[in-house]
Amino acid sequence: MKRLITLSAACLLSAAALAGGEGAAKATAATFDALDKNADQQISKTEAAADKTLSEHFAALDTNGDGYVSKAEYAARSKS
Ligand SMILES: [Ca+2]
Ligand SMILES: [Ca+2]
Repeated sequence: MKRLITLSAACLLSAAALAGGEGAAKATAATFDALDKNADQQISKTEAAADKTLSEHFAALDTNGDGYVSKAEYAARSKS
């Protein structure tokens, strides 16, 4: 019984690893679009408030200092 549970957990882990490797770039875009409530391709400080991490690093992410995090600025965050 215990062995079956371990096996199931291992299967779940490898499935999650596969999904993570393939969908990493897509996940970034989906999150950006989800945060960009008014769909102007920029995340304002108000929109960023929905994501605690983004909100905390907003100033650092807004590399050109225009008060908005663009898609490019948002994408750059995962690289650094
Ligand atoms: Ca927006
Ligand atoms: Ca900006």
